[in-house]
Order: sequence, then structure tokens, then C-alpha cells
Amino acid sequence: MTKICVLGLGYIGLPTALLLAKSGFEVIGVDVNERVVKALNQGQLHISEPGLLELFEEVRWNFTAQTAVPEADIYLIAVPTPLNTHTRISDLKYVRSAAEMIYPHLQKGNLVILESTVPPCTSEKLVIPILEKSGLKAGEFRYVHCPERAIPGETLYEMIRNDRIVGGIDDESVASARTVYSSYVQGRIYLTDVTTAEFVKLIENTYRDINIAIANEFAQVAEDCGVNVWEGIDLANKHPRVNILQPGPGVGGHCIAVDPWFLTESSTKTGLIQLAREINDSMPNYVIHLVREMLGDIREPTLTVFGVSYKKDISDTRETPALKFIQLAENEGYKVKCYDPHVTTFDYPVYSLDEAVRDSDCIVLITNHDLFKHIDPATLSMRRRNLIDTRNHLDDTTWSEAGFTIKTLGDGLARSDASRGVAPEQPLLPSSKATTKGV
Ligand code: SAJ
Repeated sequence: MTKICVLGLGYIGLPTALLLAKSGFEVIGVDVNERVVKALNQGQLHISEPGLLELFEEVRWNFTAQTAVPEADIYLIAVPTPLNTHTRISDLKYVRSAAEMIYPHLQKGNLVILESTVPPCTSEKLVIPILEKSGLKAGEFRYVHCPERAIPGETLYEMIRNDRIVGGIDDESVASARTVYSSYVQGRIYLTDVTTAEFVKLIENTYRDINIAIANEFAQVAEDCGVNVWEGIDLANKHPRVNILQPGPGVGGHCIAVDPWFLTESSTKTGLIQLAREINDSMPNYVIHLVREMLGDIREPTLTVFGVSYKKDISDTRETPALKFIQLAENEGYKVKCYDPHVTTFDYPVYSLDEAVRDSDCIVLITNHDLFKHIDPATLSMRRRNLIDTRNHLDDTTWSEAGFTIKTLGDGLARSDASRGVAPEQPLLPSSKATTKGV
């Protein structure tokens, strides 16, 4: 049986390891975190994703976790590549150390796969030279970069269904990698060279970041023009060649908010990419500006943040825009209480709904969890009934009937209208809330 060693048992490495185990490979998962290894060997998962527990239980017989790298036929690296937030340069220490752990075991004909997201040329300049410390030349061992493309919240589904890009150092490498991936990938597998594969991954996420940035800029322009941006984007997207994403409180997660910087470190010609990052990073500042306008000068103002995960219906809080918003609010003297039915651990305490809204002056919806739609606003006991909806997520009619004054980011309503709780005039076209849902 072909033996695969997967290095890094996180959001990408673990689901990949389990899918490979299901496909009949003998899989050894390696992680430097002893607690993760121990938990997995005792049958406990440290990440939650739809279908992951069921898959784990199905393939446990064919999967073991350990801290040391064993001899294997194939090595798959899926370790994190964080951003150094001071220098805005990728921190490749985990990739470097994974390669250092592999090379003493590397044999002629073995395949090494890098799935971690890296700046262009990382394989050529950093990873392959470390692997060559084995005494083998690239080509005597096989090497590919196959960037992961699955979206958190639908990881397993997308790992199976999405198309994959495999960039290899030679034909034998891509052919071997194709055999591995076609054991569980139902999408198409496209072949290219290593550096192109590194580049493709980064431009995918950068394109999405720039698209969200323009939506965020449109939201602010729409305010100045007295136009509802949600309806505007919905209508613009009826054009066959237009697909604008949704505005919001900023871009979080460990991918879209990070990867564009991996491109900027590789070139001096990245003005647009940097600007988009800055626009998205400034959205929490814009939201605090909306709070100021809504509440004016009140004594001991208290805010309730609805949703602290970086996006809807998941528990992941990495790079969440909620964190910057809360810090800005505290610096301006607001007391902040968080409510998030999906999150248990966060930098700030997460309260029950009743506790989070008690004595609050305003709810600020940051994350558009589906569960928030089921809250009956009439039952909320608050000091003042204000709502700032940064995702156009909650139903205006239900909340205004419960006595809430509502400001939706980008709704184009001046504060004087919003604070009077004036509903927008009956639109000539169906309301964008009826047709457009926050992403
Ligand atoms: N967001 C908006 N408006 C939108 C869409 C998203 O404000 O219209 C925000 C989200 O709320 C979130 C952030 O952007 O805070 C990022 O969320 P996301 O759903 O756009 O993406 P990620 O980071 O969860 O996953 C992305 C995906 N990349 C692309 O869609 C091009 C995924 O396929 C990648 O595998 C993943 O990055 C990764 O690991 O790189």
C-alpha cells in the first residue's frame, strides 16, 4: 500500500489526510503539536467542518497521527504560512521546517507535494534546495505545488468538487501527483509548472480581495449619493459581464486578508493590490463612524457585537474584522459585549444573547450568521433600540416594528432619516433585501 505522510494537521492537512485515507492510501499525519496528535489518536477532532467527524470515524483504521516524520512514498506539506504583520512579509518558518524534517528520509522516486500557500518562487528558491540536502537532485525525487482551494465551512465538499492546479518540476512529478489527487478529486486537474501554480493561488485570492474592496468603496460612495448600494450592486450584477461582491465590515480569515501581501513582497508594481488591502482593512473604522453618527454623545455607551467569526456560520475568528472594530470602539470609550452562537473562544468574552444585549444602546451586526435571522427582536431587553447592520442581513420591517432604529451600511440614508427610523420609500423595484443576501 502506498504510504503518504501529511505534515500539518490543521484546516487543510487533516481533511486532506482523511480523504487520502478513504481513497486507500496508508496515511500518517504529522503535527508538531502533541496535544493535536494525542487527541486525534484518541478519536477527538480539533477542528469542526461539515462531514469531517463522520469521515474521521470511517477511516480511523487507516490513519495515525504522530510528531515525527516517518519513511514514506509521498510527503504532503500543509503547514500554515502566516504573515508577519509588522513587515507584511510571509513567514515561511513552518514550510522551511517541514522540508527540513522530510529531507533525511527522502528516497529516489519519492514525491513531495506542497499545498501551503507561498509567494512565487518559494519552491524553487527555498523548499527544493532544502530537499536536495538529502543528496538527491530535484528530478531524482518528484516535486509539485498543488495549492489548496477549499473554502472554510465547505472544506470537504470543495476539496472533492473543485478543480485543482498541479505545478510540477517535470512530467513524472505532475503525473504522479495527478494519480494521487484523482483518487478523491472529482473536479478537473490542470497541469503547469511550479511557480505558475504558486502565482495562480495568490491571484485568485487577490482578485477576490480587490472585488470586495470595490464593493466596500461603492458602499461609501453610495452613502454620499443617497443610493442603496445593495440594490445598486444587485442591479449591476444583472449585466452579463459584471459580478460585484458584497460590501461589509472588512475582510477576515487567513487567506483573502493575507495572501495579497505574498504578491506584494514579490514585486514593486502592486499599488492596486495594496490599496484594496487598505480599503478592506479600513472598514471597521467606517463602521465605528456609523456608530458615532447613530449614537451621538450619550453617557456610558454600550455596544453589542453580533458575530465575531470572520464570516457566516463558522467558528473561525482568524483575522476577523470584529477584533479591530471592538478595539476601536473601546478606544473611543464604548463598552462592548459580544454575542456569537458559533464561537466559544475569542480575545473577548462571548456572552449569551440576553447578557450581551442587557443595558446595550446599539447592536452592531458584524457577521451574517443565519441564526441571527431567527432572533425575535421584540424579546430583546436593551437600554436603547438601535441596530447597525453591516451586512444587510436582518429584516428591516421586523426590526423596525420591534422599535429599532436601523442603519444598514451603504443604505444611502442620511443619519437624520435613519435616526428618525424613517423607512426607505417604497422602491419601484423589489427591495434589494428581498433579492440580495449578504455573503
Ligand atoms: N467577504 C465580503 N464580501 C463578499 C465575500 C466575502 O466581505 O462578498 C468577506 C467575508 O465575510 C470574509 C472574507 O471576505 O471576512 C473572506 O471570506 P471568503 O468567503 O471570501 O474567503 P475565505 O477566506 O474563507 O476562502 C478563500 C477562498 N478563495 C476564493 O474564493 C478565491 C477559498 O477558495 C480558498 O481556498 C481560501 O480563501 C484559501 O484557503 O486560500
